[in-house]
Amino acid sequence: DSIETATGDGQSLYGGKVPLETTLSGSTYQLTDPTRGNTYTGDAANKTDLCVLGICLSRAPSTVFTDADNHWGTGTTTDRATAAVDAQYGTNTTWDYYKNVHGRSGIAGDGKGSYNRVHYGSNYNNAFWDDTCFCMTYGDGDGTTLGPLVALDVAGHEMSHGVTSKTAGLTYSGESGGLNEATSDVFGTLVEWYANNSSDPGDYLIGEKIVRSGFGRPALRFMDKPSKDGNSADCWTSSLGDLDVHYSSGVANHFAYLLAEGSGAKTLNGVSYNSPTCDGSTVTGIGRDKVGKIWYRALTVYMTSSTNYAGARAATLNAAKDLYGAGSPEYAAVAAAWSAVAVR
Ligand code: ASN
Ligand code: ZN
Ligand code: CA
Repeated sequence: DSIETATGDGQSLYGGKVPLETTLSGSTYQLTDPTRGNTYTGDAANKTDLCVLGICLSRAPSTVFTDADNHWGTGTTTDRATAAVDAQYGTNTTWDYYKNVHGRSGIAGDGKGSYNRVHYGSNYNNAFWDDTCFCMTYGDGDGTTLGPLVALDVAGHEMSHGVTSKTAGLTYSGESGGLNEATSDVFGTLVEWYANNSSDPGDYLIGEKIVRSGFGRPALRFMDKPSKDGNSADCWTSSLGDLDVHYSSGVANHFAYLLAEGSGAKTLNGVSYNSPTCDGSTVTGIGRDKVGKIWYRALTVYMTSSTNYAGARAATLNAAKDLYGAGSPEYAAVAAAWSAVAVR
């Protein structure tokens, strides 16, 4: 059979109608994107992996989605392909963000695509990147606290774990673990802004599309004031590394928000923020594009597996010096934003 690239579209759950590059194999379309390293999305059929101490004895299969007319999904969960549309759109957008903004081709930077498994397990309230399969896994959520976890910021967050793993390799515990998590929140957020999708506009919330009323809060995490989640830290202290990595990330998320948008109150795309500083200082933002440039260079050139918060300050200052100069307003803003979260 002949194999060729085709352009289709899908009705997603969270992002409206989205374009999809697919593969026509014989007379059947496959949800495989030859323009982005053959990234594909498959159905895990509600099965789970059997893993013991990080060794997986069996991995839930992923049967690639197929379609007869190259119009995928219906925008509702009654069609199993709908979550697949979101997942594929998430990998596409993350691929495009890294390629077009940072010149990075794929998660590993080698042009190779990854794959997605959707409908993993049953009522599964998580999503995760796995370096060993070079793949993304998405649960459907339990429907009361979380819905399907296939939103753009979640996709960008999880796949950025793969980028971190291939670059700085930040160890997933203590302060380096918090920086690993924050790297994923920052780039997940920048992927969401990059997409410029009116159904899922950019914000500084993590997981706002996937939370349901039973969750009790409008998002998983809040970058302007991380403590709004009830657990995350806004300001560095010497015991920060004792927190779970999803909470010690708060200080770097707070730094990134302050550096992008500045301190105080602000409304963007209808969402209101009010970011305090830890020392009463006023921080003026330099915009999210420069934050992305600085953090990416810090991650890929200066950070290592053991980088802590003091090291992250030094790494981002080095990155800002390379990009904008030691006497630049951007360099001064990086210093001011770290000081504002008590990293001196
Ligand atoms: N969704 C989680 C995360 O990316 C998975 C994990 O525990 N690593 O943080
Ligand atoms: Zn994470
Ligand atoms: Ca978001």
